[in-house]
Amino acid sequence: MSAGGLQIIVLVVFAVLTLALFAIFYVVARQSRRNVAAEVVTEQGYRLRRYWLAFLALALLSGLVVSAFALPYPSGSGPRTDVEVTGYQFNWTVTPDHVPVGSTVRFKVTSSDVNHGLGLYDPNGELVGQVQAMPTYVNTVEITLDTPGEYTINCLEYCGLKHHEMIRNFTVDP
Ligand SMILES: [Cu+2]
Repeated sequence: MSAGGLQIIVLVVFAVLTLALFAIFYVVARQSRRNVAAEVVTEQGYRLRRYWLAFLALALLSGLVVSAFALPYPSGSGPRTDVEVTGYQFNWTVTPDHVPVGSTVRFKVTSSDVNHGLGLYDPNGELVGQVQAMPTYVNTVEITLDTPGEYTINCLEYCGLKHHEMIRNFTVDP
């Protein structure tokens, strides 16, 4: 889905929720002017509460089902490859630095000096994954690479004067 389409949906949902909130305030304000016995109000409240529970359960359940399809975990059935990445002032060593298209790559990322941030950009310049590169730690991130072409690894953590030169190519072979 495009970012614009998503924004429209968010706008509509927000508008509906806002209207619902106003409606509730209106009903409560109107009812508070009437003189109703406390028992009646209590009973109404409990009846509403049942619907509210059902509504919440339904909303949460459908949210769970819908978002399960958007989980960012790799599901590719292609080859799986480990790629070892070490950040240093001011570049990266990447072994191997190319994989076949459709691969699920586990980047094992560390640093030989200070903290760096590995950011992997696809051929269109979109960030497809990122993980911290830290000395004495090996952090991993798994990314399925379905688009062939030249990817770029950039440093996302300011690490010194030539931080901006920490750019390295990573190739996904067709
Ligand atoms: Cu840096």
